[in-house]
Amino acid sequence: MFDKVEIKVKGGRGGGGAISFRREKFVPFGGPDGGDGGDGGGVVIVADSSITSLRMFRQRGLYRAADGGDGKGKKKHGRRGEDLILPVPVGTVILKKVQISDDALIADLEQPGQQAVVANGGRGGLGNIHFVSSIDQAPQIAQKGESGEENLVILELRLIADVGIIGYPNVGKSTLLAAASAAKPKIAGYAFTTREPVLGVIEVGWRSFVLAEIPGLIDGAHLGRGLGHDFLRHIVRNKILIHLVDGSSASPVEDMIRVNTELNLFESALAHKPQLVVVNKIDLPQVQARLAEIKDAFGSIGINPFFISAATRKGISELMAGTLEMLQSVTVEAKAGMEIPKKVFHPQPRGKSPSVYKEGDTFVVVAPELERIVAKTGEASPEVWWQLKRRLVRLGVSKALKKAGVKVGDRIRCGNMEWEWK
Ligand SMILES: Nc1nc2c(ncn2[C@@H]2O[C@H](COP(=O)(O)OP(=O)(O)OP(=O)(O)O)[C@@H](O)[C@H]2O)c(=O)[nH]1
Ligand SMILES: [Mg+2]
Repeated sequence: MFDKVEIKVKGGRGGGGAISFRREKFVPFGGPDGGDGGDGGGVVIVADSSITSLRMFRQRGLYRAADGGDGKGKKKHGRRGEDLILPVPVGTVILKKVQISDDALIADLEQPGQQAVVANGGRGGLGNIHFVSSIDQAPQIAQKGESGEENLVILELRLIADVGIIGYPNVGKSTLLAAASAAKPKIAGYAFTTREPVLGVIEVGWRSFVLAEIPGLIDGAHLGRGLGHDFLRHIVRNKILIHLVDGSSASPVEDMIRVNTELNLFESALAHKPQLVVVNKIDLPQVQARLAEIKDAFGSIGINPFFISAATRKGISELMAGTLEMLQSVTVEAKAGMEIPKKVFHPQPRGKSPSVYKEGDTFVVVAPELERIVAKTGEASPEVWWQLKRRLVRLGVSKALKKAGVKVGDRIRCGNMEWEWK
């Protein structure tokens, strides 16, 4: 079962703002009319019930939305870049990969049509119309578009089964699943025969439900031992659990308590899911001999277990009927404690105030808004220089520079522009 992929997503770049002037006879600059660049497209993930696996995402590493169009003269705005829509199976959980801490959950697409934006497009740059002021009637500067947001995203398809069979390795989980459904899991007399969850459909009369074998639970599973976390996570979606214990074990009650402790340590809500306790292997003579003793042991802690033999199918149909009954009585949502937001955006922090630091003799200005400003005629033109300087004052950069101790003749750098303080 292939159910986890990592992909890189990138929003489209915003289009550049235009530097343009209305053409009028006898007027060299007939008023600025440069339109804004269009915003870049976003990358959007949508749950689609016609998609059944995440396999196709293995082919490509980067998914990029379209760039926004550049602004043009006559106040024409650039067109918006088209969003890139990526269809995924219903039940896909989206996580954003974060280097230092735990991966952040972006969304849980449980219903067809639910969607999440995993990378925003960059905003388009402003055209030169926006740079007009009482003293700058002919601004020869505009803004470049922002680059799109880039994220590493993990897509994970979580198993959706109504009922999970849990229990220590070798207790007969696969045998039970095979006896009750058409699933054909591997069965063998050693631990960890089943390495990935296996699903089967159970039919009781005209009703049906999905049953899954959850493998790999042992002491320390919550710490990643056995097959670890991966499968504990699958239980999150089960509405109820069949807790299978081996009747031939030294203490079936003890086994049950230990597995429940693991659930509790992984996530306490998992331990609160309704459970049907089932004692297996009652065909074995040594189990037959202590049936009453086992029944009493469970009875003393208020549990009335089912007794079955998965091998001979004894008690299976009663167990499945009981499971269906419990399933129908569970009205509460099965999402144990995991409060998952439907749709969350993680936009990059934008529009921070400018800051200045010194690199050798050069003052370096960090001001995203300013870095994106581009000049048509280059810095050589004194007119452009004055226009830029007035932006510096406006954005608070001059103040920050003076505070940092700038003197006439010092070099200043911002993005790829460099100039001398006059
Ligand atoms: N006598 C008897 N043996 C059983 C019964 N159910 C399962 N077994 C045996 O127990 C062993 C383990 O069975 P599995 O169904 O593979 O157990 P499991 O819990 O799926 O094991 P893992 O996938 O390894 O965790 C096999 O040798 C089965 O034949 C039963 O009802 N009676
Ligand atoms: Mg198994």
